[in-house]
Amino acid sequence: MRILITALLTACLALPAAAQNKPAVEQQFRSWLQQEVWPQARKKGVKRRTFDAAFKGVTLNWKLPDLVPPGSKPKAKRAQRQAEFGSPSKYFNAGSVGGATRVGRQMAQRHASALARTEKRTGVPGRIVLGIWGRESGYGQVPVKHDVFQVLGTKGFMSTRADYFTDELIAALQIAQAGHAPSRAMKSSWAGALGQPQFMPTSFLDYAADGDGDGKADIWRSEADTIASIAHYLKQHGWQAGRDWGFEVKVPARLSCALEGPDQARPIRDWAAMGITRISGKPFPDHELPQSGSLLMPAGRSGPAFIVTPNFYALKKYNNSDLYALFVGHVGDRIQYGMGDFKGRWGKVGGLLRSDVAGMQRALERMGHDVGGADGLAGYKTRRSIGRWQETRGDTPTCFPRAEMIRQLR
Ligand SMILES: [Ca+2]
Repeated sequence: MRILITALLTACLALPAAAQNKPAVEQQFRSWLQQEVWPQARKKGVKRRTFDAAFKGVTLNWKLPDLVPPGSKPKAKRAQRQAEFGSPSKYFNAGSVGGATRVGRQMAQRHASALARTEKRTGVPGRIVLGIWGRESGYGQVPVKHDVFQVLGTKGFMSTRADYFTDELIAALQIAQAGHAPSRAMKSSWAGALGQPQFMPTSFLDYAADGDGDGKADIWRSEADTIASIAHYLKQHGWQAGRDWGFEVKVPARLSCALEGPDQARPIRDWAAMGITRISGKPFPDHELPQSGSLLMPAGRSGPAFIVTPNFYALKKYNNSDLYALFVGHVGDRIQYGMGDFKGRWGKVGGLLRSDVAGMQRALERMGHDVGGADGLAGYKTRRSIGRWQETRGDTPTCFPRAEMIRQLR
């Protein structure tokens, strides 16, 4: 009997959001907007008319992820632990790369003057802007359809990161107040990222730019403003004019993959002296030789290798993923230079769970390795820690998680 009662209680506590008293929660949401959000917005210069227009007809969106309605507890992040740790090759499937390249070439022609003007102003090449634009919103052709005030209102009111989203909501109101676009045109992703470049509202306030000279940064409806905004963001995050993002290379077997990472950068001429060559057979450009470069092996020895410049790490400021930055740079090269696939082949890696990788990371941490946090992802710190651990075992380093390591690292 006691077991039954416990089970019943547990079932009640775990009521899904759908079973809650939604009208009452909607009412709480309206009060929260007036009592919490409005005073903060007013302090930032938002006028009452703008505020009312932004929330006119806006109700909670109960379908968004990570919601924590009043009186409930955040759900355990089970899905994340059990998420698949896939092969990096999936990121570069022929459909995504081919589509981004094909449409990117059309966009390069259609927006040639805006791209050239922006490159002159910021030093960020058009092909790089195109790579990001394509990845973020399919050059504006993938509909960005959520109402930002509904998304950020809902997540600011009831989500696992309510404070963060409330700050973003205030920033969205500031954007509406400045009149960059009518509030109903301010569409976002389900996570609150705005328009064609997918800027969070606070990033918009810092980096959005006017590309067509009308005094507004309309990243929803203006391609020129989208192009200018992406380039401005990269310039402000350290893009160095005149330098490439990186080069696919061949790494001699005698060099360890554990040499990877921006904190082990050295002049590109030193890498060349160590025997690293461009896979194209061309030499590294003369102006790059004395400048800094670092080794990047996104799948360790089981995939293509690169010497990347600090510009690669400016791309990562847009989205903190090696594969993202590599995709953007690579698609840019294909658009501009008609390059084909990477010459290095992606090996059969992946097929693990993120929880498996996190377990390996914790084991490596116990041995004193810096894996950059046990997050279940294989960033460069994790990859080279695996390589260093393999070296101490007398193995040839491969620098990427594999199933047999789960047992070896236990
Ligand atoms: Ca404009």
